[in-house]
Amino acid sequence: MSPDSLLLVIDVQNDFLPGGALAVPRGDEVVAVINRIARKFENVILTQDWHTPNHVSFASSHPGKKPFETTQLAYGAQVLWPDHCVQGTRGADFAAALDVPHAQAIVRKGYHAHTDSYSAFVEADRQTPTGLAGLLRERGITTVYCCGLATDFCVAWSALDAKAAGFETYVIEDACRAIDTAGSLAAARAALAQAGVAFVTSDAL
Ligand code: VGL
Ligand code: ZN
Repeated sequence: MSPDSLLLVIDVQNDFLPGGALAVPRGDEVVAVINRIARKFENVILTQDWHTPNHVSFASSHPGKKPFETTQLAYGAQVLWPDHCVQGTRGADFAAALDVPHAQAIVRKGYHAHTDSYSAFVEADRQTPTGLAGLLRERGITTVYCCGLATDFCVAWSALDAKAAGFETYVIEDACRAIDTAGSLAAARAALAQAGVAFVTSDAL
């Protein structure tokens, strides 16, 4: 891929794999695909969901609430999750089989106790930037290919924000898997299509 393209590998972490705290169905299947396509990219950045203990996105932080229910926070609706990707835990580590030694940066997100961040670019308050857009602009990146977990949350929000920040943006469909709760996958697909984010497959790269 050209030097102005980036592969953004989103949240390929133990807690999102089968057996993990917030397991994405067949989430493990993305690893081999990502290992293969990453070799085609000069520029690769990894993201890592990286929550405080007692993070606001955890159902356990909201008495009476259960995982996958929604609550209203200061910045809007928030899906509540099982505790996952807590800073420094094994669940927050990258999948052991992920083999992308040439990745140039790791962007952690969701580390503010009172704000979630599905997106690698802007936190859930829709105000606080992670700094990734600036990093990519300084590096001369114009095109972002997104892959990883989960299609309908962190991949979709990251792709939408990449597009909104002015990058040509693609989602590599077979290098992603979805959580699909309460219609989230259909909603994400519609939002991506509406925004002009195209789906591609790994064999087309
Ligand atoms: C994610 C839910 C909560 C994701 C992260 O990586 O898609 N989903 N935290
Ligand atoms: Zn999370």
